[in-house]
Amino acid sequence: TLMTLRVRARPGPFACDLRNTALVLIDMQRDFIEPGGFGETLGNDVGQLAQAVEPAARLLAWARTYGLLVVHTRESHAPDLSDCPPAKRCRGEPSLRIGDMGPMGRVLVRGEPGNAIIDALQPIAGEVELDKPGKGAFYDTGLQEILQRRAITHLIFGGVTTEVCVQTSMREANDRGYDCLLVEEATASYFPYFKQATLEMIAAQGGIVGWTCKLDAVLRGVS
Ligand code: C5J
Repeated sequence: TLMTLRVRARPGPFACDLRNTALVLIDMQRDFIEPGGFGETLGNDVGQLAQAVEPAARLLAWARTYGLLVVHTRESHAPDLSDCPPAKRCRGEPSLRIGDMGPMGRVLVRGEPGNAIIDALQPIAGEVELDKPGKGAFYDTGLQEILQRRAITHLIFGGVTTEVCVQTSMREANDRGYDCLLVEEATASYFPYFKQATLEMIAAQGGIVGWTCKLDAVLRGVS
């Protein structure tokens, strides 16, 4: 059976046994990607993030083909905002704050239309949907236990935004001992130069946060 992924990556080759590998798609939710959501209220060009959707869908289809554990995260808060620190809600000058009513329902609130994963990446049965109140996927979630139960040792990442929730999650995972690979085309930022800088940072110093690679290397890398 085909169960090993070997890719040319930066800063060097990355290999993993797919039985111990999970795909983690960070925050591919309408709030960040579609017009009218939280991302746009912060003054961002959401079109930048649209570029990651098709590659992320191809990566997700690949992971399903090989039976990987798939984790979809959402940045979200309880309706009473009890898990949203005032420091987060009050930061900056957005036209809508977390919990305010917007065109897609209450901003970043669990269960609201804007909080849903985009149609192109809808989770299917057996996949994990993880609500996270922070930027990182481990803070105040059960992710570590979910991964431990499945003996996961390697994580493949995609999602948005590269330098915020993706990088924070990779750093948290790296500190917990996971080998992490970020797929370049499957991630995006509102600021293209932040994405590029993040890719450089991850692979610098011998892979201080992990590895980065091209989508094609993953799609053709199983043997
Ligand atoms: C941000 C995220 N950028 N998912 N969230 O606020 O990266």
